[in-house]
Amino acid sequence: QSFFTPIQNTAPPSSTKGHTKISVIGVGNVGMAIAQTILTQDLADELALVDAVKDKLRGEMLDLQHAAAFLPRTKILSSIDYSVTARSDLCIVTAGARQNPGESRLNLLQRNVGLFKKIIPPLAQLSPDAILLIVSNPVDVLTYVAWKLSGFPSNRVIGSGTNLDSSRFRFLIADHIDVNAQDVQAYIVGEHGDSSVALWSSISVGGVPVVSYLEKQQIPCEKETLERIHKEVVGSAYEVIRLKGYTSWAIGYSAANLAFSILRNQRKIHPVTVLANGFYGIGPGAGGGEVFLSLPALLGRGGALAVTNVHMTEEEAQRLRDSAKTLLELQRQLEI
Ligand code: 6V0
Repeated sequence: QSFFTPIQNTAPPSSTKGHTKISVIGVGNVGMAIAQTILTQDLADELALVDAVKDKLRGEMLDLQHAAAFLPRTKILSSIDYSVTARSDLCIVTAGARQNPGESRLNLLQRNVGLFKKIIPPLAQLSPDAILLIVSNPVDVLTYVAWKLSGFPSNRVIGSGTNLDSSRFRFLIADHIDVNAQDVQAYIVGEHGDSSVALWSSISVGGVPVVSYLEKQQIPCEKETLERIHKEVVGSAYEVIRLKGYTSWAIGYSAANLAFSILRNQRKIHPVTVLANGFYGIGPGAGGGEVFLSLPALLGRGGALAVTNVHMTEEEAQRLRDSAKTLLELQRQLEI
């Protein structure tokens, strides 16, 4: 088995033109955190913002434009009309309905599918070569919905997925052993949120595989610490929402980091939502249904280029398949 399993049609679009345009749909807490992080990274020549609420949209655009003297030059546009997004290289979708009191997750999801029906077709039509990055929740199912509605090849429809969960995981491990989080490698895959799967054998610090090191040293209590840390990761979005009402900064950096890897052709490996086509016994390639969930994916200018064949224990693979089953069940109940 090779190190990577390639995806499909992953050559960079022929229209790559030395002028980079990013569109952000939805200028709520998340959309604005992403937009402002992108501006600080000198990643786009043009940034287009779209929202359904006209005044708020114009206010947010002006507020960002007024920072021009402190930032690399980026032309910032906004409109409630999708024509402003034409010829984007990357479209980031953060628009979402808010959960009503007592509303079921499925009902909220169905309302978000309704929003996506208004958002995705014009984006796909006006920017036929773009890469779609979906952030709105539930991100895995909505990435599948965006794929269906856009008609794009699967390598160009990506969800932010567990890139954020993995960053939270790395932060907590780093904090526990007091080392820089960038020296901690650790992947969380599967569904973004409740049924996410921590790949224990992927954890390494400065090149030292942590779990096998602990086993050799016979330090079992530290494995419990790792389990506790994963639980903390799963609960952390809920905690931030309970404390400040929403999450924004970390998802802002996470999405901007993905945008950088894609548009600057970094060929970096990120756990993100992709079509699981036969990987680890999931998806159509393995005789199952079409399902999107997070796997360690190689990102570049062509989008998701390949999925890494990481080592998984049978238990981890089973949990991933369970995650896929939960998502497929949810998808089956949707009207797209
Ligand atoms: P928010 O602050 O309510 O912003 C949502 C924005 O979408 C608002 O400005 C709305 O006006 C706008 N909107 C609604 N309908 C439309 C439409 N048809 N067209 C254009 N714009 C529209 O929410 P917030 O920014 O906090 O969250 C946005 C989404 O991101 C939600 O679905 C969250 O659950 C999701 N998140 C996903 C994360 C991830 O890791 N994938 C992390 C955090 C939040």
